[in-house]
Amino acid sequence: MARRRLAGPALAAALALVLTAGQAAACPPPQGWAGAGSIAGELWSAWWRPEPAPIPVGDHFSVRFHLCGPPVGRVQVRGWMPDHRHGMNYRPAVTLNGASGTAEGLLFHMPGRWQLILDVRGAAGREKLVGETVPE
Ligand SMILES: [Cu+2]
Repeated sequence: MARRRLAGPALAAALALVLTAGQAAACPPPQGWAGAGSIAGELWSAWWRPEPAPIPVGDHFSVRFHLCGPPVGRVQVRGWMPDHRHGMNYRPAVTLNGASGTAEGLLFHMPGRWQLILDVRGAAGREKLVGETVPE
């Protein structure tokens, strides 16, 4: 990848971008969500927590999430096993209520490292928020 020197106005613009991203990441967790997972994106940031916790292997679970950022239009949730390059065999149903939602019907059918992916769409754009987890 090409490297460029940033100086003067370009550097200021880059810093402003970084600061903007930092602000999006500053997303207070909902009350009682201590220990929840957090994902910082460029447009949105998310808090998420599984029910039950920890996530069981081979059994259904749901995920509650809360997003900070611009208005949310639609969220899709999926699981992905990066080491094996496969997803889940189930497509969870997402109920959205403003910036919060619940995804039901997830199932991690193998032990190991999984990613929980929130695919967020709104008038501001689209972003994939990726959280890491290991079911027990
Ligand atoms: Cu696998």
